[in-house]
Amino acid sequence: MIRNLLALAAVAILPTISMAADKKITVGFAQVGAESAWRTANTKSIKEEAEKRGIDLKFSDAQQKQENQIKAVRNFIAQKVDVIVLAPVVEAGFEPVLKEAKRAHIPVILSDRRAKVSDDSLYVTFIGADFIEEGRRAGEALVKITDGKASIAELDGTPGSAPANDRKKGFDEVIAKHPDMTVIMEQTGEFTRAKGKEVMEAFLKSPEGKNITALYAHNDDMALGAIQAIEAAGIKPGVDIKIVSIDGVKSAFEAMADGKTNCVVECNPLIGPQLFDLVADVVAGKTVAKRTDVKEGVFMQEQAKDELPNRKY
Ligand code: GZL
Repeated sequence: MIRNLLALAAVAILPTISMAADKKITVGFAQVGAESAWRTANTKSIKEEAEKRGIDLKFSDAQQKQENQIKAVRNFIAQKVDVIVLAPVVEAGFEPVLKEAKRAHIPVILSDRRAKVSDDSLYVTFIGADFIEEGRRAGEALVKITDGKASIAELDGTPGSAPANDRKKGFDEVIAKHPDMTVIMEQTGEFTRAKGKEVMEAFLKSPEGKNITALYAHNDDMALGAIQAIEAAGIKPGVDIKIVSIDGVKSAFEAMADGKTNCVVECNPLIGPQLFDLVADVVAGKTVAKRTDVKEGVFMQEQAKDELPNRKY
């Protein structure tokens, strides 16, 4: 009798276990937007990896607006996803919605950019680059390219975003050691090519414009827009105005191979595989490191032609 009952119980449980085993992992991904070639490559890497691993990915493009990202996270909570991935467009202002995710027992992974929180338990882990180090690398490259003497125009990323804050911090740390390296004008280009061109046009038209000898752009897209403005003004980018930018997108390597920019600091967007390894560990209840770094290099103009065929984004 007991044997029959046990056999019945086993049959009853099996489908649930096998269903549990087959249940697709659902991930809600609140992406910044589609503002740059870097971002497009980042989204592609994450979507492709989710597809490959049979993850049910719910994707939201916030068009660089924080309120859209907050709405998306609330949506994912309502849908009871297994994990939320958030790339915070700016550092401040996400604490309340992260608390709502915690109350709903949904783990959050911060991807690409950090959020400022008073309580680190509001997110499980952060995967992304060391933007301060990227800024230092850009500063050191520009010192080398200009022999430590430059009047610098700076195109900032999105105000309040971790990459803009930290790339500036790292760059300033390096040029502070070189009295003949000074930033003579600075403005945000919002990480976009169009805005980078528009701001560079205004820089060149300003009274100080004729003194610019170098450009530091927080991403390649703004540098590529600025190159268009520099050429339209009859000035030689990469020659009259030395240029350093960050990301490492293919079109920046093409510009560098054409001698129009002088250094590209890599910021790797292809984090899909690493991200979903973290998702798998989090879902399995494993402890994960609070931070996962991404690997990246620095490329000078003389390396551009050889490196170009290797570029994957
Ligand atoms: C950096 C990323 C930045 C890129 C820009 O990790 O957040 O945002 O540098 C993108 O191209 O817009």
